Amino acid sequence: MSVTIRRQERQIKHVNVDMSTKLGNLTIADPVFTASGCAASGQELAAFNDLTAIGGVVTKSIQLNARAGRATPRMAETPSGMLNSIGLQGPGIDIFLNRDLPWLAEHEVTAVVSIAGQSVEEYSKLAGKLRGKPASMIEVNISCPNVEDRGQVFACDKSAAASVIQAVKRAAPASMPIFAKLSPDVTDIVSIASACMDAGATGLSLINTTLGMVIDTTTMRPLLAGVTGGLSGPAIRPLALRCVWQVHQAMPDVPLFGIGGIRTGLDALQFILAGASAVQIGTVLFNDPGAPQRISRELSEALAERGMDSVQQAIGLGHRPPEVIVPELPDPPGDTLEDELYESAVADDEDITDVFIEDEWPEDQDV
Ligand code: RRO
Repeated sequence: MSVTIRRQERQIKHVNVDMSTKLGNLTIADPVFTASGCAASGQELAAFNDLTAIGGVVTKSIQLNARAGRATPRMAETPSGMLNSIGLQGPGIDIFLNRDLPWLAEHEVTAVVSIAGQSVEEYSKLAGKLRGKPASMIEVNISCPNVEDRGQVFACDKSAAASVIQAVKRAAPASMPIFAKLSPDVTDIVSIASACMDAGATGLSLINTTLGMVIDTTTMRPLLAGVTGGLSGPAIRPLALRCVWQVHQAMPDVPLFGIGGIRTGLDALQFILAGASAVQIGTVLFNDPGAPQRISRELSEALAERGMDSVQQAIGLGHRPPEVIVPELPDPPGDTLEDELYESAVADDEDITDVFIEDEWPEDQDV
């Protein structure tokens, strides 16, 4: 019985908070999306979530041609996170457009299509193929860490990042929002963010995984076949949050997706307070595939508990100046009990020798 009541209360709270958010020209009913790469094109998650009730699904980065990815082992557990070295496995854009995107459209799921190319030209072709297709947004993955050549991590170089975004902008459907997904593995993420915005991006997805590795102490060799991999999960949450904070501080009007180790509604709230307009949920899906809807519900409750009735009220709120706390001042010197008694005695024309507390009266003082 008590469980039912609690559920009802939760639902009421959820309804009372306006969860809608703006991503460029789109208004999305909920700020929680699934992140690219953790659930293919989202079909598997439909058994655990009503995918129409969350913001949408960001599909696994798709390339022009099918790709088998890197050799195994390509996943490893790490403290509070995991490493992946998938290497852009996927069926290629044509199969994706014929098989996966229609499924999302038929099920009325908001689809954010993640594209990844090996050259500026490939990105342009991929974006062009989305014309007339039921995609709501494009996420331009310029930050995959699992590529043969670090030169292909376009997000590590301002002008390379800008060239890709410019080409995608030209080729993509005119009104489709374009989000550039950035890497944390740079010295100054704000300068990369700014180059992408100048090149025509609508917003930014912060962040992709960060490059890491594990050595197996039994074989005494790297555990991943690809040697290095992308680190994700709660281990990178503070790093991701810092990136969102810095970019929002420099460009407060740019819509941001916050991504990195979000497991709960309060984690999501941190990203929104730092300046994210929406969040993406990734690694947690591997042990809690129902996390997107749970996190959305927890976020709405957290907002309601803090007296907010919309997500939009909370975006960037962490940047407001701290409230000035005026300490309670101690009584001014002289404003002691004795003084008060003295003043009232004088006012009442009493004999002031009567009003002092005996043991506090200086012995040698003659009144
Ligand atoms: O496929 C991958 O190995 C991969 C990609 Br495309 C990405 O963007 N980030 C990541 O950690 N892995």
